[in-house]
Amino acid sequence: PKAIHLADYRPPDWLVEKVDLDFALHPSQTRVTARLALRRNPKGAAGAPVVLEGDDLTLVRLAIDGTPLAGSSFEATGNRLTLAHPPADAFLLEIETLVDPTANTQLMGLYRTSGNYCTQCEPEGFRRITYYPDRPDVLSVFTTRIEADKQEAPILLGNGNLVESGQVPGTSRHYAVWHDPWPKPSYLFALVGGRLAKVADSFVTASGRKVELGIYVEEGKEARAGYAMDSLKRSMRWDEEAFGREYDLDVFNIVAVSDFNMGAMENKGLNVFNDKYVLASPETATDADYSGIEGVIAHEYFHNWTGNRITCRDWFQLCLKEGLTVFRDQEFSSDQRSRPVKRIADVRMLKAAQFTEDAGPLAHPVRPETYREINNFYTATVYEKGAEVVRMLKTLLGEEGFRKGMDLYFERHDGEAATIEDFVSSFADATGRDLSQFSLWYAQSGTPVLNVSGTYDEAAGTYRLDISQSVPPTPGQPEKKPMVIPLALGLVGPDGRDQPLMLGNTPVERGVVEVKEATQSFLFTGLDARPVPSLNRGFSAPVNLVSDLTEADRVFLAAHDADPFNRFDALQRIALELLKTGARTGTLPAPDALVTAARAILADPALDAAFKAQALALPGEGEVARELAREVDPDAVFAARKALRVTLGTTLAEGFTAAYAAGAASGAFSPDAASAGRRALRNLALDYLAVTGSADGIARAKAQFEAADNMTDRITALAVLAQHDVPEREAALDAFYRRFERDALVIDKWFTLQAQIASPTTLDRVKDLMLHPAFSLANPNRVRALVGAFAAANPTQFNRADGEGHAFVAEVVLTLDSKNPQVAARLLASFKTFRQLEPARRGHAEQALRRIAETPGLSPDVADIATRSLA
Ligand code: B3K
Ligand code: ZN
Repeated sequence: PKAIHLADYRPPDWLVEKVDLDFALHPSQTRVTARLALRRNPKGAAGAPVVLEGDDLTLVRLAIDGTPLAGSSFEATGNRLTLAHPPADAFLLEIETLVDPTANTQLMGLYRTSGNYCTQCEPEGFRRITYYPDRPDVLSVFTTRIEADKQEAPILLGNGNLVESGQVPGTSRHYAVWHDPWPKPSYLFALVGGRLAKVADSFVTASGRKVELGIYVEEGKEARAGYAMDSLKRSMRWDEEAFGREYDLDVFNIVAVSDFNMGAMENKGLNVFNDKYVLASPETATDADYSGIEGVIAHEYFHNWTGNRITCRDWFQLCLKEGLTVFRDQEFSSDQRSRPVKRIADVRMLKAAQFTEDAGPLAHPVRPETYREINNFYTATVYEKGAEVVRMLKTLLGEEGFRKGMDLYFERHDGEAATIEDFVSSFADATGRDLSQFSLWYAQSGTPVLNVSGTYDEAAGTYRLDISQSVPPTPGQPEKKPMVIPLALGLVGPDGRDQPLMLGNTPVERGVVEVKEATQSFLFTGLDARPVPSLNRGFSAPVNLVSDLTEADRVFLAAHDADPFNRFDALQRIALELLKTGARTGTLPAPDALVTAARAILADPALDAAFKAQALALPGEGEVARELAREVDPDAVFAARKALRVTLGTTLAEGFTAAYAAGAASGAFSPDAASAGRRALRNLALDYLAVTGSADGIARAKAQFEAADNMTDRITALAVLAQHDVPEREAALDAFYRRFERDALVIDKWFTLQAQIASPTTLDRVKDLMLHPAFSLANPNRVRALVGAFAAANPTQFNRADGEGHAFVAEVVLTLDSKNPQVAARLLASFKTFRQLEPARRGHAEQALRRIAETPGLSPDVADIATRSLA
């Protein structure tokens, strides 16, 4: 496919004033009649033909203003419909197409899942339903009539409000008509038809609108939708309070489906969800599942304003809705749970996924300037770094300035398809700030490196921070300009308290200095003792910080910093330095400082359990590899990390034993953050106490596995057992399978856990599991659970020294590509770190990538990832 460039954007030539859709649902021959009220766009090219996108469509009939069209007056292929000489400046185009939802294995457009009908249209799926100007800047009012066999599909759902329903006389069929008054682009269209159970509730908005809420799930799963419903109601209230945003229809429906390419989709008034982000019960869902449900329900709901009421002009602006909406869901979860712990979890994720992406061949700006396959740009950079950019805006402008800018954005652009420029201008205009340099965050890819060193002048009572910044070269961007970096900081005095933060005679507002130059110094005054600087508090900017802090400084910060994020970070940094040296040299340096700092954190009664669990969990293998940056031997990284875990587990055994005992459940299970935090610390302790594989460690894990009354405790115990080659492992895996074999989402955990075992036998195990009756290449959750986890979360085995791990994943990518290109491409993106590997492994990865790249008939999705990975 050819490259599409942001610079080539042109307004649409034709607009759709309104559209009436009529679906006659049928398993293999669904008839779609679309009536488009087309009108020439005054901003379009004069005299332009009507060109509508299609994808794999069968055209049955075409009419203009009621008159059937002769074959000579149009040109139709599966992928395009052209009317070279449209009749007038406004007319009604009637299009009848046939689509086969059962044959649709790529899960884009109209498809079937567990016998039900559903759709997925973002970004370019609507064109698989009918010919349409399938681009986000064409907004229209949709009315949808859905007709189906009443036995097959008793439930019929569409966007907006239900306006009519009934029986089709003399047939076994019934119908429903849905009208969505809010103009929207085609990617927000959805319909669902099938046999589903409804969980009903309601919500009254701030201004008194009563909204009927429905969550539709597979029959028998109703009891598992309670947490999702509760999360939805909390999200609706929160958006009113935090952003002044109310819901705008009489109904809000969510449908949970088992076959879905991603997490969920924000279709107007009819969200469609991967059931993984809806269904939860204490027996089947972990604490991470509960918080995932809360976050994704909130995310999709928040899209109603950031994405739907204000949508994107084109797909280059994807971060306009995604980065902003991730920021909003992160803020929501922070308010519902512990803000510092949520921040730590988000930054861990950011570093693991986005910093890694930014450091490899798939790096791209938050707002890309070119793409070949837009589906490959739903990335950690667009989502997570996009959210960081919004967070920095808030840090720079302050709470009030940020809210003013958001209000102005909503006021100015409601009902429009907007751009990043529109977004940034709203903040600039609301606050009078010049944000032109800030906009580089959208344009420059790569993670900035911030070098910081400090000098204390005892006589003058000053402390000088010398800062230099640089952004590493990334694909297509060899040279970078300096960015504006909001650096939140504190100067911690010997007593552990923050000293005054003054530049000259002026206090530093909100504790944030703005680094704007390539090199810059800040002279802090009024200091009566040498401070230890606490830099980038709360991870105020997504940068790689390199400082001259000593290990002793870090031990000090881990114990005293007023900023909880930096207490966590100090400990992590000490560990990272040990792990890097350990991986490079094969010998772990003396970990005394880490042990001291970790012991203090573990014993600190003022810290909550969730925080301790985060602080005491060592940086992952991926983070160590990214920090090493080149010549990485994943086995050496694993060995160093294992050695450090053993050291901590043994030296702090007393503390962990106490934490394990103290974390025992009292009373009934609750998914709340405090209870989840207690379980997290207890389970971390379990892991440390079993890390040597000692008999009592294994026995404790086995006992917990058997006695657990919730999935978090059961699966963590099983994960501990799985990491050790002991007879208890296979017995527990079997028992787990038998207990949950009817529950696909739980069996996914069972697949994942086995795919993550760091053992040379794992590849064979994964290959065997692909033949297991519970596995299916047709189901994205299964693929991700088994092969995805192997490729993304088992660095030693995916990167096996003999290249067999790479070859295996490449093989699966090729097999999958003909069925579901999006999932195949996502799996292939696991190779993005291959350049940091040592030469032999790097060579194997490259060979696997080449084999893919040279295969004829690849999907655009896989071809794009393979090409960019090898560039
Ligand atoms: N907007 C959808 C993502 C669609 C992905 C298409 N490949 C979900 C979300 O971000 O809310
Ligand atoms: Zn989103």
